[in-house]
Formats: sequence, C-alpha cells, structure tokens
Amino acid sequence: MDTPIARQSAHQSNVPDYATAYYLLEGLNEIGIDYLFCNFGTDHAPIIDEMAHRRRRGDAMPGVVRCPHENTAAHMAAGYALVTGRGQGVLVHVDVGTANTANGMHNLFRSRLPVLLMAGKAPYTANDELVGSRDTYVHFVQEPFDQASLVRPYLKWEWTLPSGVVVKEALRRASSMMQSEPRGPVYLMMQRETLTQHWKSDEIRRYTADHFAATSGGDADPKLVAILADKLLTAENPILITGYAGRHAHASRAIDELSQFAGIAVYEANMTNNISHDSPCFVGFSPDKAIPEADVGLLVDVDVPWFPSAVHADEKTFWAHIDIDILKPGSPMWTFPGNIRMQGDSGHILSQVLEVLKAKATPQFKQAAAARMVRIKAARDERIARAAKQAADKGKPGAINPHFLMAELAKLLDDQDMIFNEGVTNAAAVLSQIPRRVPNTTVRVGGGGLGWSGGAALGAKLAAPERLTVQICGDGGFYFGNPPSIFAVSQQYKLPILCVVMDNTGWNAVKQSTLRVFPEGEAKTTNSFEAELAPNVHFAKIGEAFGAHAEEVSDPADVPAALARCVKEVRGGRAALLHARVTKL
Ligand SMILES: Cc1ncc(C[n+]2csc(CCOP(=O)(O)OP(=O)(O)O)c2C)c(N)n1
Ligand SMILES: [Mg+2]
Repeated sequence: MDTPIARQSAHQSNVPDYATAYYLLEGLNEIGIDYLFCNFGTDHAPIIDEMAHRRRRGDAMPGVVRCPHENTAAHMAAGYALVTGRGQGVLVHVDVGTANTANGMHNLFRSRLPVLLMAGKAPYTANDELVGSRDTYVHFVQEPFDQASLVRPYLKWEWTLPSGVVVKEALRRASSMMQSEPRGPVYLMMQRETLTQHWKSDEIRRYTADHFAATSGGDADPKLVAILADKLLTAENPILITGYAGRHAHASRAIDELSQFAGIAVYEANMTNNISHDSPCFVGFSPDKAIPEADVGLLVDVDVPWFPSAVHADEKTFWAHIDIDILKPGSPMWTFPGNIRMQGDSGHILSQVLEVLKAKATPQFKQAAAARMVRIKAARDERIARAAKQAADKGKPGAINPHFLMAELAKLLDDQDMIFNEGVTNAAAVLSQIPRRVPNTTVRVGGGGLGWSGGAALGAKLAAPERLTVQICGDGGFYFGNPPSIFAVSQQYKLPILCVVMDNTGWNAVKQSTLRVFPEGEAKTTNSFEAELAPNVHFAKIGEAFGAHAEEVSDPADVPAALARCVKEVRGGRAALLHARVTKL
C-alpha cells in the first residue's frame, strides 16, 4: 500500500487515508465493472493519477480502453453488455463529452442495456481554495445549469456525487439501478474537488452485491396464466412476436417449447434473434400478413411488433402482452393492444403457461396443434425458398445484390459468431440470408441512433475474444460510427472486427421515407431526394490507415474470394474492412 498522505485533522490516526478517486476505482471493482471506456479531459486528473497509483501497486482496477470518440465508448459498453448482460463504465469529459454520448445513451436505453456513464463537472472553486480548483479556460465555460439534461431522457438514474464519503454507496445504487430489469443507463457526475477529497478507509462503507441486489422479473399471476392457457387451447391461428426474449437462454427455450407444443408461429421483431431459425415454428421477421388472421397473439418482450399504419389488427384478436418493460414508461405513447398484460420474466411466464397448457391439453387440441405445424412448415418453406431466390441474383458490377453478398458471408460464419446488423434498408438482407441457430447472435439496436455497430462489435469482441464479431452497415451508418475511432481502438487494443460496408451511395432510408409520404411528389418527379453522398470515396483507405486488411469490391464475381480473405484475416487477428458497392439507391 502507498504511504498515506497525512491529513491535518482532529481525526488523525494510523488508518490509511486516500482521495475519493481511490475509493471510486475500488468501488467500480466492487460493483463488477470490468472495463472503463474512456475519453478523458481535465476533469479526470484525480482519476488518472489514482489509476497510475493502482497500476504501480498492482491493485485491481477495471481495464481502461481509451476511445478517440465517445460514440465508440458508449457503443463498446453496449456490445459488452449484449454479450455479458453486465453494464460497464463509460467515462467522458464534462458536458461536452456527455453530449457526444447522447446518441449512444438513446440506443442503450431503447435497447434495454445497462451502462454506468460518468463525467466530471467543472470545478466549482476558482481561487485554489481546494485541490482541483479551476486552472484553465474551459473550467469557466464547461458548467451548464443542467448537465444531466443532455442525456436525461435516456436515464434510469442520475446524481452528482456530493462527497467522497458516499462514493461507494452511490456506485452500488447506480449498479442496482442499471442492472435491474428493464436495464438501462445511469449517470454519475463528479467534481474535481470531490474526487481529490481525502477520507480515511474506515470512513468509507462497503456495499456488497449480496446485500444490495438488483431486481429481476418474476412469475405472472396464475389467474392470468390460466386465461392465456385457455385461449391457446381453443386458438386456431396463434402467433407470437418477440424482440428481446432471445437474450435469455431460458426464455428462448420456453418460446421454442411452447410454440412447438401449441403450434404457434413465431416472428422476430427487431432487437435480436430469439430462437433457432431452424426451429419448426420460426417463420421470419414480418408478421404483417399473419396479424389480421391471428385469433390469439402473444407479444413477448417487444417494443414495436408491427406498424399499425400498414397492418390492421382484428379487434377480435386476443392479445397477451408479456414483457419485463410492460408499461414502456420511457415512451409518451405506446399503441399496441394487450387484453391481458403480464409483467415479469417472459421465460418464467411462458413456462408457467406451458405447464398449465400441458395439464389441460385435450386430444383435439393436440390434433389441431399438429395440423398447425404443417401449415407453419409451409410458411417456413416458402420463406426459405424466397430468400434463396433473392440470393441467386448476384447483381451487376458496381451494383452487387446485398442478398447475394450476405448469403456468401453466411457461408463463412460459425454459429457463435456475432453480427451487428446496422444495414438500414439492407437490414432485411442480413436477416434473411444469414440464418442463425444460436439466439442473440444477430443483433440490431432498439434505438434509432445510427453509428452504433462498430463500437458494439468491438465491445462484443472484448467480451468474447473467441468469437468473430461482424459489423454490417450502410455507407451512411459507416460515417455516423466515426470509423477512424473504431479502427484506432481495434488496433490499439487488438480487437479485430470484420466491418462490411454496403455502400449504396447514400441514405436510401431518407429517399424511401420521402416516397412513402409522397409517392407521386415533387421529389420523385424531379428525382431529388437529398439522399446522395459523395460518390467517389474509398472507405478501404480508412481501414488501411489503421493497419486493417481492407478491400473494395464492386464485381459480384469477386465477392466470395474477397469475403474469404477478410474473414481469414480477422480470424488470424487482424481487423478487416470490406467496402462493397451494392445496388444503388
Ligand atoms: C444519428 C442519426 N442521424 C440521422 C438518422 C436518420 N437516418 C435514418 S436512416 C438514414 C440513412 C442511413 O444511410 P445508410 O446507413 O447508408 O443506409 P441506407 O438507408 O442507405 O440503407 C438516416 C440519415 C439516424 N437514424 N440517426
Ligand atoms: Mg446507404
């Protein structure tokens, strides 16, 4: 241990005494933070100095990953949490660094992912009254009235640390909040004067995980379970739509078992893959046609099961909404029906339903369920045939068909490899051409902030070095993700990811949205959609600047070999970037 710095006070004793930053780092260890994704500034001087102390002494400390841009830091925490379920620390610079994480906090909040965002606040003393007092220009301009307001819509909790004496209590509360379901971001702000305050070690209480647990979802009211089981007993066209359940192995199993027992068609909605795509009940990603015909529908851990403007649900359909985030308190409006709503752990609740259903199952029910399985198989076969047909068209030189590109990539991936699908208008090609067997291996984002997939792939790689992690994005998403920051972290921390850019020369989503609202509008007539981006760019050069293997491919005939080279490089430990020129917008 270091020699304690003597403190002139009435409490002088032999008990060691350290700065608050010391207890902060110790406390981060105690709440299970493995990594701090950092973008430092003047506010962090006390923390940086303590980090150096801890390193010299060999004391445990979260790993530090320096990220040139905060967007990388926030989304690395997202990727890490997607793999481990555990929130990490993101340490950024006062109000400006916080502002740069807002897109990330939006994405983490909407994706139900935990993260502990931390930022300094400008020092409050200006005349050297305390250690850490203002000593440079920015300290006078970096204190807005309400720093947390920059990210508050996306937070479950926020606080400014008032004194080092409660730093560990604050960290434990932050941890309990972010890890409790539905998980999400929390935000702790700290001034330099607070971080440099000294406290004796016997003045700082410990808050252990076993004494201060996070909450998780429980079972459902048996009366509601019985109602749903009865509905399923007589259902003719039951469907299930889920977005998040595949994050938990037991929920994935429960969906698979219940759907096979009761003949329920299972659709995925956005966030992750939930059951094996080989499951006899998995029918795809668009329930639009099935919704008007469904008589019983299960909405399971899902945020947007369909778009009501495009699909009219029958008012007679009985909907059971089962969700850990049942009220969607983060959204002013949530329009989807629920004749019964059961808040809790969807895996537990669906197991309860299955148990009751098994007890009540009649021979007629079993017969009807078996007949439905035949119909579901036909729908499955049709979808698979459609996907194969789409992939068979390779496209043309300069306009590779994204379906073909993704089908070729699928041939090179293992079941455990992870895909971060930011394909936007080409996201469907990723989903339909890369069937997954292991749940939670093709991930999208619950939010709408572009620029997440590179950071997420890096964070996942850090959490699971044995897996290949693949960022798939459009050219627009590539820019949003700040690729130099991504490839810098990849190089510095030896986190090889594969990045595939599907370049359609701009923002197709923007064009399509204009066409949806104004199908015969002026923008269409004059072909001016404000969607094209610089046409003559060579993204591969960005990868090369950071030592990645990088290629540009525009002829479909070159796709298989280019992909194979890239995957080989990444599996061998070097990042790779494939800039693919796909069908133009
Ligand atoms: C941070 C952020 N800014 C703007 C948008 C609006 N937006 C949604 S999709 C899109 C275009 C994305 O382009 P690209 O990634 O190339 O995909 P494409 O639409 O071409 O398939 C934009 C600008 C957004 N979602 N997030
Ligand atoms: Mg594009």
